[in-house]
Amino acid sequence: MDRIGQMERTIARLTSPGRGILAADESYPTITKRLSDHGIESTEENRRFYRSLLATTPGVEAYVSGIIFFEETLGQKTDEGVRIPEACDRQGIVPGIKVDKGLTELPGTDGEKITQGLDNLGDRLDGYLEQGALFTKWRNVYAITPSTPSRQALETNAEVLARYAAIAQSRGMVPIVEPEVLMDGDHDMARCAEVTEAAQGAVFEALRRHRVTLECMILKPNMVLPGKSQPRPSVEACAEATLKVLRRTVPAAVPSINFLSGGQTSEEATAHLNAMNRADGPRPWVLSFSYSRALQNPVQAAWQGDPANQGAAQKAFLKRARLNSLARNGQYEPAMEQESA
Ligand code: 5MM
Repeated sequence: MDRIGQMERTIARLTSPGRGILAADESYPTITKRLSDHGIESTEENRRFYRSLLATTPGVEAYVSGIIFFEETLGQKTDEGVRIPEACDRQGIVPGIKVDKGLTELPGTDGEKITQGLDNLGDRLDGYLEQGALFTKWRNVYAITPSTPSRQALETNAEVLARYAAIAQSRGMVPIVEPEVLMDGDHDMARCAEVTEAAQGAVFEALRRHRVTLECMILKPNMVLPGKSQPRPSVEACAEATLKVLRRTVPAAVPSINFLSGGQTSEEATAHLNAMNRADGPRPWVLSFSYSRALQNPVQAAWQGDPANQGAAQKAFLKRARLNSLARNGQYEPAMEQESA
């Protein structure tokens, strides 16, 4: 199969009806923080056990089309001795890989960030492909302050994201493009909308410049919300503001938009996705999820690092995945939260 055919096949699997993506691609410092919030030690064995628990949850393939992993996981095995990407694939879930190398300061700015990892990216992708990964993810971040993001940060971050996406597609791997406008701060919703539109606008200009095939990529954006310290707007207001920005910036050629949760509670992230899928007006893309914290928090709380809790943890995952699957179809109701796992 040629490069484009391979990506079209992966896109079809990732965007299949009622399903979304699990981001289980936390780097060492991030997974250490997430697990320690639940009193769990981040040992290699605990990470293997936990990510294998996620990937092998019976029935979750009805709701989860793909899982983004961290590179350590691609080489790890389930308790049955099956490589984790292979175990996913057998369940009909597409294995993917986070390929960026994290953030560093962007010189010449007031402490703004740029994402590293372009050097030798093509060679690394060849290795990940051999390990079974079929899609990739790269995250850039934009902090909102009265003076940021600067034009330099917007343009440089867009260029890096587009170069990443072009390299991924040169290997026949579907790129998830993640420009995340952070929720930290006391800005209002209008300011988040303005920055999100500027960030996405610059990204799509750069994607065109680098001749990225829009039909073979997925956008993973933040939702439009006020800063963390501000009161939350209604679910409908968030949905409306987010859709307004997306309609202005994202071409209809992009098949799917899979949101990040960005520190929202699990219930908020599900309700917001649901409201977008119920909203009036044009929605030419699939609107789905690529959550990390909003899917995993309840799982980690149920697991507690104890193998005896594997069943309870998988039930918690199945429940959260099912509710987000319903939200992807606009069929979620908050009362469903009370149903048992
Ligand atoms: C924003 O983070 C991504 C989505 O997660 P949330 O739904 O929790 O917001 C997530 O995929 C993130 O990129 C990974 O966890 C990797 O993060 P690090 O910081 O380890 O690169």
